[in-house]
Amino acid sequence: MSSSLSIVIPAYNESARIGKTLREILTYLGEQAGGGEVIVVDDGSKDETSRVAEEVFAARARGNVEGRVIRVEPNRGKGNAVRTGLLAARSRVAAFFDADLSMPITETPKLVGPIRSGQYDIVLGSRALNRELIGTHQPWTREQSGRVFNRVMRMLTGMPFKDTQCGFKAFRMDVCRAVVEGALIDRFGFDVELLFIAHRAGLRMLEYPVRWNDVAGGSVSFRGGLQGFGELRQIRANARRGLYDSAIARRYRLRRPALRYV
Ligand SMILES: Nc1nc2c(ncn2[C@@H]2O[C@H](COP(=O)(O)OP(=O)(O)O)[C@@H](O)[C@H]2O)c(=O)[nH]1
Ligand SMILES: [Mg+2]
Repeated sequence: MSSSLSIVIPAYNESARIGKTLREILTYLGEQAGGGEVIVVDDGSKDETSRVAEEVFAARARGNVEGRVIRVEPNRGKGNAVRTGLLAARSRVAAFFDADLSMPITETPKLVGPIRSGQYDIVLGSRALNRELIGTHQPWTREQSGRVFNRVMRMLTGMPFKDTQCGFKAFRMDVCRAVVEGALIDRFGFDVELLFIAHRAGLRMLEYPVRWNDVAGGSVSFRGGLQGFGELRQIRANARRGLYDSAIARRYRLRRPALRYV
């Protein structure tokens, strides 16, 4: 599975959007030499998300491209769903993608290439580095609240990233597994938490500009976004209480043997 790619799709009530997304991803992976797998994590959806995903996989997954659905019951949040999918991934590089594919699938090499070349452990897609790549913007209020969230994030965590909330990130799984296993936040703040633990563990991270076309019909509410601020404080409190220390220590123990294959 060395040049294959695992793509994780967290999905909550996505039956209307996920079919098209999965067909595009399966076609894309089928064109890559290493193939790969798509893992849909259905997070207690009340609609037909799992059935739609399974039907697309039955009809379209073949050769060295596989599709799987993991069902979590009841709904626990995107963070938990993403981590469940990443930990189930079998390829050396795993990425999570939002179900609406607001980043075109053809951008995938931007996230995966710097990991494959051995330069980075995590690559985060970003909407903030090159605004010319943004076709359809998020609604104005959403963009503005995103800016405020980012400023507070940088203040509270000390991390330099300009956009932690873009739903497209790739991981080199052998070094990131300990980080994913050590994360605790199930909802909005989970991206920041993963990056924060990785940052503390000295992982090599790259924020890279990607194309983005916002797709209406998202499920992140204003209230959910507000809770994100509380989760930023939670991350700091967790760090102070030492809750991430064992994940960070485990990652350091892994460092030498894990780097050998680059
Ligand atoms: N597993 C899980 N995924 C969620 C949840 N809420 C949103 N998502 C997923 O997160 C991704 C981004 O959500 P979306 O609704 O497009 O958010 P927005 O574009 O930021 O408003 C999609 O793949 C959703 O299915 C949740 O509670 N659980
Ligand atoms: Mg969206």
